[in-house]
Amino acid sequence: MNFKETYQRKVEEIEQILRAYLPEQEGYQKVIMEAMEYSLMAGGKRLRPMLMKESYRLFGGESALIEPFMAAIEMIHTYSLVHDDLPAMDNDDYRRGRKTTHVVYGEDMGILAGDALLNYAFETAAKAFDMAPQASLEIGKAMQILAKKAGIYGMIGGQVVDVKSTKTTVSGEVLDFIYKLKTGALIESSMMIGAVLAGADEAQVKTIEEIAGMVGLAFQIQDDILDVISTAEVLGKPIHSDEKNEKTTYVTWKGLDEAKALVEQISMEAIQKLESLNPPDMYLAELLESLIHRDK
Ligand code: GRG
Repeated sequence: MNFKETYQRKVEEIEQILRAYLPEQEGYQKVIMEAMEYSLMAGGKRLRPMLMKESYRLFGGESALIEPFMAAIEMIHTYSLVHDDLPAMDNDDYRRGRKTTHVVYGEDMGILAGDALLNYAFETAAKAFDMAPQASLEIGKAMQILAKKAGIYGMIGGQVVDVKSTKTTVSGEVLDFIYKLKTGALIESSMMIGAVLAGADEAQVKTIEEIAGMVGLAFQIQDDILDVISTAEVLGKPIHSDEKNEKTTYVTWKGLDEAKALVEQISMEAIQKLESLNPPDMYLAELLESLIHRDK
């Protein structure tokens, strides 16, 4: 099987796990379970649960203990997208090629579906305690990482600074802060949780956090590049700035060519560091390399 086929097979496995952990659609509150399913099962690259599983495999993890956490991280990622699309934030009507959750279910249910996914993510992750009571210490540590990296010292903190910086020019230092938290933190938590649940030691978890931090930064710069290219296509204008969002990005800061070179350079550094951990096969390195050239 080549990389693309293996990736597709892994996406299908992840989607089966997500489906298995979704709540039953029942009760007077059934509409919220439907909205959760609508947003969670809308497609997407499934990058975070995939990185989590690959990091788990990297440190010898083999059991299903990782699965509730794989579902949880994608639920948290999906909630952030549902809330980011709301009229009070980016006000987007389309996501992953279909109408956004608040457009289909109304703004009230959009807010509640995001809240529900965030809460249910922790309810889901906690199922790991019943699966493996002997691993309670590692599971508790993994839950701490999940909570912190999704919260005010992670994704929410980054989003706060991002929202507050709209229509202003921010320094490179602040931009790096935003990227590290808004995008990097969930990617870091994905890979760290894989390592922790597989029994990696503190130094190994630190190394994984550094690798994931680089992956997150390269991923967000590539997102800036794709955003500029697609906006320029829509507007029929030359590619030079982030006109849609009116904010500082790596492309407005460094220019398109330097931004592209940085994605390549940071990703290669991450792959080199990964190799020092003796991965069992080439898949994770190939996955990181594929992100440099991603077009969605
Ligand atoms: C609302 C608390 C809160 C946070 C929102 C994730 C986020 C923070 C905003 C979405 C907008 C954005 C560009 C975020 C940066 C991270 C990013 C590139 C998200 C998109 O992730 P992908 O490309 O999405 O993995 P898919 O659809 O493939 O899962």
